[in-house]
Amino acid sequence: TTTDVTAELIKKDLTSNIDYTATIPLNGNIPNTITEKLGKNLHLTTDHPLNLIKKKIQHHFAQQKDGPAFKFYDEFSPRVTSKQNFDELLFPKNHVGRSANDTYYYSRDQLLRTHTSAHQTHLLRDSQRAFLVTGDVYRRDTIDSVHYPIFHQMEGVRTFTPAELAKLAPNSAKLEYNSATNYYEDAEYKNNEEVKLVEAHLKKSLEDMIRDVIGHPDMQIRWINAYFPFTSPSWEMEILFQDKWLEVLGCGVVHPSIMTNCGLIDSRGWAFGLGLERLAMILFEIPDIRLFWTQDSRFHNQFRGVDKNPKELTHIDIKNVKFQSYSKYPSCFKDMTFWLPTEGFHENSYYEFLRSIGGDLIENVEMIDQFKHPKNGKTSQCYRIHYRSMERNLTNEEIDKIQTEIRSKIEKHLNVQLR
Ligand code: FA5
Ligand code: MG
Repeated sequence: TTTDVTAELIKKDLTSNIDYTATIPLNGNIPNTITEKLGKNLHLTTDHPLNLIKKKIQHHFAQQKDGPAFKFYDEFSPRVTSKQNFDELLFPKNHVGRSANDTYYYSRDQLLRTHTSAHQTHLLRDSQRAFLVTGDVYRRDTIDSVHYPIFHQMEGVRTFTPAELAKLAPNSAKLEYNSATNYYEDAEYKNNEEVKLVEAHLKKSLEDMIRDVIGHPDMQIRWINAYFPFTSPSWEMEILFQDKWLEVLGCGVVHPSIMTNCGLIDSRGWAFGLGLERLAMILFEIPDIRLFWTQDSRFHNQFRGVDKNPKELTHIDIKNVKFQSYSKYPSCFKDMTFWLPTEGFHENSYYEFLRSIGGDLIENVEMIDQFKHPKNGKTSQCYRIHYRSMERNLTNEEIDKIQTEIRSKIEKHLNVQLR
């Protein structure tokens, strides 16, 4: 599937009263597969496609002259506090994003950022008015061609003082602070003229940027209503890619409480968070997200020398840079069926466990069957694990060895019962 955790799901989850912070293991939950990749900084590596796309977007925003100049930050550490990643962004304690099933924690207070939004409030408090933050972000997530537990985001924020708002549209109705619960999800707020102005500026800025950076004349974009605790209203942008709608970014009007908390009482702002891999996949026609991590020179040679001025932010011509797939190696799959424990099973833990043994050879994992035993009420799930290397042919022995190891460890590790 190409969909991410949907707004509906998150909203539904907010009705639960679980305090997820209470369930975080005290010593954290960061596996070696993640620790090994810390500090790789693909977005800072010359000629890496993620670096090319980052520079293309920065270059685009550096040209914008209708407001404060954009500043760029590429080197903030991915280790942040839960305060930065969640509290400051108005995530309630029962937001599922806080659970150790979704997030990698060092401890209850320290984590690997799940999004570059973690840097919004310290920069706003530091009087930054327009900025882009690029960095690696971490999530326990599904395994398929467009999801990876480490990926890269670029955050963009632009603020407007009352004078700048008045310049956009004189005499528009001002937004008054309102303390009623849910006011900022109501139509009255969302239709306020100031909010509408910021919405229009945001959508136009992002459409212009996408058109400038991607530049396919026939590219199709659509806006989907979304939900984030730190913006309202919120949207996601999707782009048609290989006949499917692929989500590339989330965005919205910065929540007025965040502006107020950062000392910007009468200012408004917009923000977006963009998945760099997703955009690079569309731009260079890269078919699988694991390729960004490959060491294979057949991948990297295709981007070598594209950036003529690695040390400067200049225009990079990528019109004719398209990834030529070296032949796709055959895939194979293995099915695995087990009884779930009565509680405490999380799909993300299963995916992480599989990757801890099979690594990037695991291309995709899908649940193909599930049923509940009528008598004992136990649930059985069947998963299909697809194996494929991006670099070579896999042998049967190699896959069998991985499968054997998975089968020998899974019962103890996840408390399931193999069938
Ligand atoms: C966010 O992370 C919000 N912080 C975005 C935002 C910023 C909203 C500012 C409002 C204001 P989301 O979870 O939808 O939103 O992720 C943003 C983008 O990251 C997605 O659209 C997608 O392009 C990318 N992304 C998400 N999960 C993965 C993953 N596992 N692998 C690769 N890319 C991913
Ligand atoms: Mg999303």
